[in-house]
Amino acid sequence: MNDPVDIIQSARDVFEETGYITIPDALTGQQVASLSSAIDELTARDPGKIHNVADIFGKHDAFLELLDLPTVLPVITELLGTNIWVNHSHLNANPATDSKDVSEFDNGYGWHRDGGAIHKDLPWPPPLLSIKIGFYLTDLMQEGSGQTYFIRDSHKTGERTPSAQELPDSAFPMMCKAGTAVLFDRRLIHSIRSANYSGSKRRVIFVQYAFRWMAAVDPMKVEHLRRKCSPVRQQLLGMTTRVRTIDGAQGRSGLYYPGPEDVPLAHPGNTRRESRLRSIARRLLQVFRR
Ligand SMILES: O=C(O)CCC(=O)C(=O)O
Repeated sequence: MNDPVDIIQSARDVFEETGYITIPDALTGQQVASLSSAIDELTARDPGKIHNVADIFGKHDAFLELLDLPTVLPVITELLGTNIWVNHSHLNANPATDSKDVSEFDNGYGWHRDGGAIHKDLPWPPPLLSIKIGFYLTDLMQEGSGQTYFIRDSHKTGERTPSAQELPDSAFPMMCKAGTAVLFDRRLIHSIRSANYSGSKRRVIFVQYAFRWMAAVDPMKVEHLRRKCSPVRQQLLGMTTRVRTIDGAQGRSGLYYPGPEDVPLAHPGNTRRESRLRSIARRLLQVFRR
């Protein structure tokens, strides 16, 4: 299975089957260090508190490189295509405490599927629509390090979310090393927190890719970044949308009718499909061989 097309197909199969793909070493040690110190800067006022801060890109330039990370973005475009943007982001800092379970938190694990009203508005099964990436900046190989828990197969079963303090047998913690990216299906039930009694603060950044016609989850205060960003980054921050005339019909949004200026990510010059496929395939092959 060394043909890139086969490897990518099997990554797709893994994603569809399990609801997630892990990419170890998606970030270098240097990137982990600079992203961790950006989180520390932004949470310096109250370092002992749990932080879950949305809309990160306008808050620190260090985060910008996550938008089009070569180890991750090609996998996203293979799964969602190129008419996408980042409609949500947040950083989470979870200091260690002595508590061995989540009873200290009112809403416990905070089990949920991403997407809020999508799950009320659409019948089950709703389509995938968006993928979230967790960029884990702390080693989470020891139990009780504040891992994200997932409910196995829940992206397919449509089962109810467990109650706040419940830890069902089908729940498992995402054990991973610092630098790992985990791409997960929006419909997979996951925790908002778990107990961290590791002695070390857990730091994670979450970035959500969605179709461009889906609204922002957070305010996306990013206009001031325009001059710092490449066309692809501008697309991913929602800055490239034009109003177009389609077959003589005026005033149609490029969110629904994307032209080449709306989606630089789709330009052949940016994608070079064959070499892109090979580079994704190389990365995925490393993942499968672990
Ligand atoms: O912090 C975590 O482990 C998960 C947070 C998350 O994905 C969410 O809040 O949707």
